[in-house]
Amino acid sequence: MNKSLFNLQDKRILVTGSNGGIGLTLAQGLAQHGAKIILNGRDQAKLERAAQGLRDQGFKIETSRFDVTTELEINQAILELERLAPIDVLLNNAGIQRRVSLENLSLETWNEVLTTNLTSAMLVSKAVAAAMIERKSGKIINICSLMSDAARTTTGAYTAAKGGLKMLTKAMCADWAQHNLQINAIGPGYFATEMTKPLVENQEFNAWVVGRTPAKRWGQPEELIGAAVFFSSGASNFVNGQILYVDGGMISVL
Ligand code: GCO
Repeated sequence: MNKSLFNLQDKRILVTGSNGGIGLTLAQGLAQHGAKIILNGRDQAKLERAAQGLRDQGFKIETSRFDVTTELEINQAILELERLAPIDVLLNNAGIQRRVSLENLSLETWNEVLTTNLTSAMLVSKAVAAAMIERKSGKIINICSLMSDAARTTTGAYTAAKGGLKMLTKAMCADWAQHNLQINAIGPGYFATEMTKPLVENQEFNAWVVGRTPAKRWGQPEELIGAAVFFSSGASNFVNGQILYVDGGMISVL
C-alpha cells in the first residue's frame, strides 16, 4: 500500500475544461500520480483526441462531455458519473479570456466571461458537492489567477470573475468544510499556454512579464502539477479556503 501523504492512487478526479491548455496538463500530471481522470470539454471530437493521447501513455481515462455553463447538462453529466463511481476531487479549471478595455466591453462579453469563469465553478461544484456532502468526503480545487488579487488593463471581466472565484472558494469553505470537504484554489502566474499565446508573442508584454516576475521567466504548465497533487491528496486534509499562488513570486513584489 502506498502510504505517501500525496498518494492519489484510485482517486477519481474530474477536471473541467481539460481537452487542452492547463487543464490537460493537470489531468496528465494527476494521472501520472495515480489518479483516475475524467476529462471534460464541450467539443466531443477534441475531448476524444485528448483522452486518446493520455490513454496512449497507459492511463485509464474517462470522458464527460458537458458545457460548464449549462446547469441541465452539468447535473445530468454529474449524475451519470456518480452512478458509476464517486467523484473524489473536482478541479474547476474551465475558463476563457476576452481582452478588451472596460469602456468597450459589451454586456454580452461580460456575461460570457463571468458565466464561464465564475458561475460555472458554482454550478459544477454544487452538483458534485451534493454527493460529497453525503459521503462526508471530497475536495474541490478552483483555478484562480493573479487577477484574483490584482488587475491588469483590458482584462476587467476576467479580473472580476477571478476575484469572485477567490471569494467563492472561501464561501464554499464556509458552507462545506463542516462536511469534511476541502476547497482550495491555485493562482497561476504567467504561464505559456494556448490562452496566453498572443501575450508570449508580444515582445513588449513578454519583456514585461519576464522583468516583473522575480523568477525572471514564464511558468511552464507542468509547474502547476505539484499544487494540484497537494490539494487533491490527504496532505491537504486540514487546509481549507486557501489560494496558493504558483507565480515565480510575481504577486509578492512591487
Ligand atoms: C491574460 C491574463 C491572464 C494571465 C493570468 C495570470 O491572458 O490576458 O493576463 O490569462 O495569464 O491570469 O494569472
